This record gives sequence, C-alpha cells and structure tokens, in this order.
Amino acid sequence: MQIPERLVEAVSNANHLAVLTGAGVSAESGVPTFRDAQTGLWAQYRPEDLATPGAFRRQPRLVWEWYAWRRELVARVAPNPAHLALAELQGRVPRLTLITQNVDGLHQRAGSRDVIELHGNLTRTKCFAENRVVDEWPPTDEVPPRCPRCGAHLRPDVVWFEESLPAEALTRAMAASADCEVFLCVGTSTVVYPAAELPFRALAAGAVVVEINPTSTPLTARAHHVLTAAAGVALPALLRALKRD
Ligand code: BV8
Repeated sequence: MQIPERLVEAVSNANHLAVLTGAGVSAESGVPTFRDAQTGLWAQYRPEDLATPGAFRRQPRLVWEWYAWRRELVARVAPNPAHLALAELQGRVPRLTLITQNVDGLHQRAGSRDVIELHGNLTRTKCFAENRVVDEWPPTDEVPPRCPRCGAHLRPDVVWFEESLPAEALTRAMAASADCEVFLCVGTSTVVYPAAELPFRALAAGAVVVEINPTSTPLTARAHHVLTAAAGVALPALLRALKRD
C-alpha cells in the first residue's frame, strides 16, 4: 500500500503524534466491532440496549453473560498487525499518545505503553454500587457474582452509554488532541461522543488529521488524508514508509 509522501513527512517531523482507535483495529484479530458484535446468540439484542446501566439493572444476568462471552472471546484472540504497528510506532516517534475506545486490552498486549482507555476495559470487574475495581471474589453459582465488600452486583469495568468517561482519561485525551502535530483516527465510526470529538478538536488546533478506515465516517470529508484501507494494512505500510524516510 502506497502512503502519500506528504503524510510520511508530517509523521516523520511530528514531535507529538496522537492516535485514536476504535473497534476497527481489533476487527482483524477476530473481535467483532461494536456494531456487528451482535452475532449468533446475541443477534436479537442491540448493543445500545445491553451497554447501559438501565439494562444491567433490569437484566443483570443477561448483561453479565454478554460481557463474559466477550471476555472469553478476547482472551482467545491475539493482537493483529495494526496493534503491533502502533506499538512499534511508539518507539519510533518522540511522543505518541494512544487513545482507545476499545475495551479489549489488545493494545497493551501488543506492547503499547500508557494507553488511555476512554471506555474502560472488560478484563477488569468493579462493584456496581461502590464503583471500585474488585480483583477477586469467592466462587459462586450466582450470576452476576456479588461484591465481597458490600454484596451489590459486580459488573464489567467499562463505560456504558449514559455514563461519564473517566475524567482523567478524557482530560489527557483532549489535551493530546489539542497539542499533537498529527492525529491518526483509526477504525472508528466516529459517532460516539465525547470520544468522537477528539479528531475535530485536533483539526481545530491545526493538526494534520488522518483517517484510516475502509468505509467513510463523519470525519472523512474533513480529514487531510484518508487511507481507505484496513488498519492491519495501512499502519504497517506507514511504519515501513517511515523506516525508508
Ligand atoms: C456520555 C464500552 C455524558 C462498552 C462504549 C442520549 C442519551 C444519553 C447519551 C447520549 C444521547 N445522545 C448522545 C449521547 C452520548 C452517547 C453517544 O455518543 N451516543 C451515540 C450512540 C450517539 N455517549 C455516551 O453516552 C457516553 N457518555 O456522554 O456521558 C452523559 C451522562 C448522562 C447522560 C447523557 C450523557 C458514553 C459512551 C461510551 C459507551 N461505551 N463502549 C462496551 O464496549 O460494551 S461505546 C462503543 O461504541 C465503542 O467503545 C465505540 O466507542 C463505539 C462505537 O462502536 P463500533 O461502531 O463498533 O466501533 P467503532 O465506532 O469503532 O466502528 C467500527 C469502525 O471500524 C467502522 O467505522 C468500520 O468501518 C471500521 N472498521 C472495520 N474493520 C476495520 C475498520 N477499520 C480499520 N480496519 C479494519 N479492519
């Protein structure tokens, strides 16, 4: 895949590169994107109907089992060339801020450091009442299990719709978007806020904004460069071009 020379130059000269990733970067690992996560057993549900506090209050077992299914799926897959290229890129530029909407932990497993998880991580569990992470709990047949401290239901440590994002993560992500010279927006439909605001914030701050996605999104018309390709193809190609540069 050919990377535009102007883009290679912009990334080569950047002191600070910010990257926002969405479910599209995990697609090539075999993790369904949020929109098509509803396969088979879950086809009858809309993610927006499962990933909310109200859904959990109404049907705690169903929501817990959906995340347990996704946790088991993620445990079985491996980072793909997109994750690996971003991890290697972090060692090739002065500063790379990796911001992800994904909850699968695959960036960290690929070797990326200091990942900003805007929407949490489904491999972590927390108490629904105390909102504090619980690392272990006594074996039980009850689904969902209960907090060993207070007895409330346990839940995945992810940000559901209508829940606020972790303040520190969002602040760091907003600051990186306003400070970077180049912003890569990879594998996201750019429709879920406030994460979707980040590439537009980078645009407003004068950064070179790049979209990597096989399909168009609300960002496509505004991006300086649009690589209409899979992340697992475009990111390794960008890395190779940088090595030649
Ligand atoms: C908030 C974690 C303040 C959980 C997720 C009305 C009422 C209440 C809220 C709202 C409202 N209207 C708007 C809102 C705000 C709402 C929102 O934005 N809604 C949208 C639907 C309009 N946002 C929120 O609620 C946020 N909180 O605003 O708090 C507040 C407080 C109280 C009341 C109101 C507001 C919280 C949002 C976080 C939700 N949690 N995930 C879980 O994973 O289970 S969001 C989830 O969906 C993902 O994390 C991701 O961010 C998002 C989109 O998922 P997908 O579409 O699957 O993934 P992605 O976007 O990444 O799309 C896949 C893309 O990849 C596609 O473009 C595809 O072309 C591309 N692709 C495919 N293959 C490849 C590829 N690209 C590259 N390579 C490939 N191989």
